[in-house]
This record gives sequence, C-alpha cells and structure tokens, in this order.
Amino acid sequence: MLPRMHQNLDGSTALESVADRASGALLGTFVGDALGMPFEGVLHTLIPEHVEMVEARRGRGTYTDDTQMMIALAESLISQGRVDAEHLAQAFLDAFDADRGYGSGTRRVFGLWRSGVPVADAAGRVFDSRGSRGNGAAMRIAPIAVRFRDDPERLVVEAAASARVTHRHAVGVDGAVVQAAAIGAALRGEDILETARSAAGTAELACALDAVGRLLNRERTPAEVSARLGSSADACESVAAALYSAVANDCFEAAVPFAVRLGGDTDTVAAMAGAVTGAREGRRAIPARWLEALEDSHRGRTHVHSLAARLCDVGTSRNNTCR
Ligand code: AR6
Ligand code: MG
Repeated sequence: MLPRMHQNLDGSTALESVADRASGALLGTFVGDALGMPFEGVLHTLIPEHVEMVEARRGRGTYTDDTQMMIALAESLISQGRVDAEHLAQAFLDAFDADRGYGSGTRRVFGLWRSGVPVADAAGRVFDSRGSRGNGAAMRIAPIAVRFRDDPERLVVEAAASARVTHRHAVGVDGAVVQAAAIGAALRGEDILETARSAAGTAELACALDAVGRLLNRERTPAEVSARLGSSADACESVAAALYSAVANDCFEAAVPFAVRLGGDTDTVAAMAGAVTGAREGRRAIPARWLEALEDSHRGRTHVHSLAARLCDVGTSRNNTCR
C-alpha cells in the first residue's frame, strides 16, 4: 500500500507517515471528546452550526472517560504487547477519575472488580446479566487499531477481547470491533465503510452500517442523520453515526463538528469520528487551534502523542520503528 500524499499548508507535499496517522487516531479521539463534551445531552437544534472548543465543566479542552480509558488501554497494550484482561482492568481502575463522566454500567463493573468479583465475570453481571451495549468499549479503541494495524484479523480478535473486559453484550463488543476495523482501514488507506461492514458480527451493526451506506447517496443535514441512525450512547447508534460523519465529510475539521451536531452522546460520537478521520488524515490535518487547546496535564496531549509513537513500535518485527 502506498502512503497517502499530504498537501502541507505551505503547498509542499509530504508523505504522511504511519506515526502521524497513529497520533491522528489518538489525538483525534481526544479532540472529538473535548469538542463534543460541552454539548452532551443538548438538543441538537441548540448546538451551534459552527462548533468550536468552548468552555467546559472542567475547563476548555479537557477530556472525559473516553480519552481517559483510551490512555489506560494504550498504556496496558504497550506494557503487555497484547490485550491482557487482568492487566487492562487494573489499568482502568488505576486511571479512574469519577469526575470524568463514566457510564453507569462501567462504574458498576469497576465496583464489582473492587469487591473481588473476577475480571472475567463482572461485565456479565450488569444490565440484568445481559452486559452493556453502550459505546464505552468502542470509544477507547484507537490504540488497538494502531497496535494491530498490519494484521486485520488479529485486530478484530484483540478489539473484542478489550471490549469484553467491561462490555459483554454482543452489540457492545461488535461496536468496538467495527470501530477498530474502521480505524485500521483508515490507517492503511483502505475503504473505511467497506472494511467496517465486513467486520460487523451482529445483524444490528450490519443493518446500521447498510443504512450509513444508503445515506451517502446525497448530502444530509445532521438532523436527518441523527433521525435515521440515532446518536445515543448505544453502540449500534453511535458507532454508525460516527462512521457516517467520518465518511461523508472529507476533512477532520468538517467531520468532527458534524458529529457533534448530531446531538445525543456528543463527546463519544465526536471522539469516534475523530479517531477515524485522524487516522485517515494524520495529526497534521487536525487544526492547531484545537490541538493547542487540549489539556496538557500529566496524562494530557503530550503524553497521548508519545503513546501513539510507542504503540507504533510495539511488536514491529522488522526494525522496531514507525514507517
Ligand atoms: N440494556 C439496556 N440499556 C443498556 C444496556 C442494556 N443491555 N447496555 C447499556 N445500556 P454504560 P459506557 C444503556 O453505562 O458504555 C459515558 O458518558 C444504559 O442507559 O455501560 O461505558 C461515556 O462517555 C447505559 O447507561 O456506559 C459514553 O458516552 C448506557 O446505555 C457513554 O457514557 C451506556 O452504557 C457510554 O459509556
Ligand atoms: Mg465521555
């Protein structure tokens, strides 16, 4: 596969490196999370047409559970080289900050772990033992796609394993698999929707992705798209909504605000759209004004960028560097 050619602002053309697209996937998640968070639960008619990074509850450019769990997953993958459920669960618990807006199901799973329920059992005990079908496993998945970008079959297996740690419902797992496959395709420069559709393992996700394909026949408003696909915290709705936003818009600066304007679970739909478009276009395509606004605390923007570089190196057999 040839690397995508990238037009720089100064008109020169440079080859986008894998490292830049890996950083785009992780920082794209972060930017989408921070752009969307102030609008979570706001009626979509009240979301401005021009979405910018505005003041948020914890400050402008701050992240929520989406980015916090993505960071924990990246750190665990770097340490273990693969998904190790016990290690990942501990990483989630160590990172947990109750003020970052975690879903109720995920908080209950954490509580069960703390009370001694085995990691392998807890996620199957929530929501009347059906397990969560929320988007919490999909929203954090970018590190899996970066780590296993060159092995699409393993990417799917590891994505499912990472999801099951907290999300046991088939739709919660499949949302993570589809989102990981989409980011992987974006990193490799392949057809995003086609790859995502092939990876879908449930009829629900497959139907939602077919609906995405049909909506692409002409330009749509965010209101039309959210009416057709939904934009709630349900994995089926929000993964489809994020993929539509990424595929229907040809640049990061358009795709992520479009995702926010769908309303509903704005931070997570935008985080997932940001992961896919960031992987497709690279970090250099993310507007500097958004990157510069991101919190740069101990585990902030600089750390996320360095995690992407380290994920590129893990398990690289040839020379252990990003190409
Ligand atoms: N049956 C009915 N409703 C369900 C089910 C189910 N089996 N599973 C999930 N829900 P949750 P998450 C509903 O709590 O996936 C945060 O803001 C239920 O209403 O497991 O980790 C994140 O940033 C439940 O509360 O959380 C995300 O935006 C909701 O789906 C979002 O929450 C989410 O599932 C999801 O995070
Ligand atoms: Mg969130």
